[in-house]
Amino acid sequence: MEKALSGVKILDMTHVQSGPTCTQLLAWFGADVIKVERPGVGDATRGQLRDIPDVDSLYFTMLNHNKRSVTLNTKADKGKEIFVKMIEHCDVMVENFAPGALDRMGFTWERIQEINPRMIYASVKGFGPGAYEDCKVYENVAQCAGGSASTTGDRDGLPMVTGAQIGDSGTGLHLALGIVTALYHRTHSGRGQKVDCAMQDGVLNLARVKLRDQQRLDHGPLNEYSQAGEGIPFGEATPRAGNDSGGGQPGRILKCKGWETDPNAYTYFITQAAVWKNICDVIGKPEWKDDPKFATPADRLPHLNDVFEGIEEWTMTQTKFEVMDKCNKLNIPQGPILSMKEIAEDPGLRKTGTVVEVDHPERGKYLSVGNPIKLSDSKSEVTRSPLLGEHTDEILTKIGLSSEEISSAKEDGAV
Ligand code: CAO
Repeated sequence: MEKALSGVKILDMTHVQSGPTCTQLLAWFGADVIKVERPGVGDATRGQLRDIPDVDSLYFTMLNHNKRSVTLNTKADKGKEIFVKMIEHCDVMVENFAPGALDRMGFTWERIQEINPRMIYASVKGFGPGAYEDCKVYENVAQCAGGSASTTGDRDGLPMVTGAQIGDSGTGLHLALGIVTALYHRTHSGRGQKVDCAMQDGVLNLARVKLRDQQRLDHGPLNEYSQAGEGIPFGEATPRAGNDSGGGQPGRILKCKGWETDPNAYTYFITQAAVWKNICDVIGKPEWKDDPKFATPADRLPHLNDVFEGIEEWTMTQTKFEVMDKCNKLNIPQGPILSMKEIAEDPGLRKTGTVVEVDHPERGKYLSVGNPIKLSDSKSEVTRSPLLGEHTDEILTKIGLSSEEISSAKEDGAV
């Protein structure tokens, strides 16, 4: 069966994480992704965080599945000539160079449109137009500039970055949506367009509930934040709230059996109002149902520390999976804190293809995260990342170069 994006050709100038995440997704949906890399060097991540000497790192392999690699020096004259042919050949060009890098090579958006008016040109930068548009940006800077770090962590602690790569992979996801939207638009308009996504904007989009809370502060305290129940006044900005739930149903991380030695023996427990009576029963406190301190959500808000201490007395007698089993039967929303080791070994995630084992000619078998987006008529198969320049000859032949021209470009160091 044809994949959803079969026939779409992507000129992938991306490197590091944000751009490669985007083009990997498009490849999983069936696009032909041609990754352009500097001859002899390639994407810097091939050599970063290496666990096996002289073998492409997991950093690289896990972000570049299902792609083909061509080496091309897009600064050399002959390399530029070949690059023009590639722009003519492809539907979408994706890049996340430092600001101005492609312009310096002579490939401005205007020039790209001249070469191929149907080209969709998608770009990740750290910041959008304005004071910081020229800045280079990495993941954690984006988390800080996008409002995530100031609202993450303990109230009295430092601003905190998260392990989830919301700046890089999050922006890659946003960009992929922009690209398929522009592809759809092209079916009516016949023209390509420019798709920009700034990492600061992508992070802020994911942190929008905290901008919601910033405005709620003008009208009173944020009562679901534990500091409200503790009588600690709010300042001018949305504070850090530890593990308090970000939604309207209070939740916390609670200790489970074994927490003294196991750093992940915890559960995230949500006191959803609709199942409060079930919660009172399962924790062995049926008297709370009619206690004026705890009976309604409004009664409980000023006493959340007491509520969660009471629930934790029970969760500490259970493993996190026992809590899960018992609470799920009663419709109580909660979930275990899973370690990466537990996730890697989870048979359910293997079955759905969310965790996959991939074979690589130089490193052997390794685990990766498959496509988290499942299409019923376009199933994703994960194939290994390409070696540097593995597909140079076949791609250059496809865009019309003769074997003599390819050999001469190699001699000149253009490929
Ligand atoms: N042929 C010839 N030159 C090439 C090339 C090729 N195939 N591929 C890249 N280059 C050149 C670029 O043109 C650039 O040259 P100039 O500086 O002379 O213009 C040079 O390689 C380095 O590119 P860069 O500036 O993008 O890379 P960097 O390592 O210095 O910076 C990063 C990396 C990520 C900070 C920067 O690319 C950036 O800010 N990107 C936008 C935001 C982004 O995506 N950040 C997420 C990164 S993942 O955490």
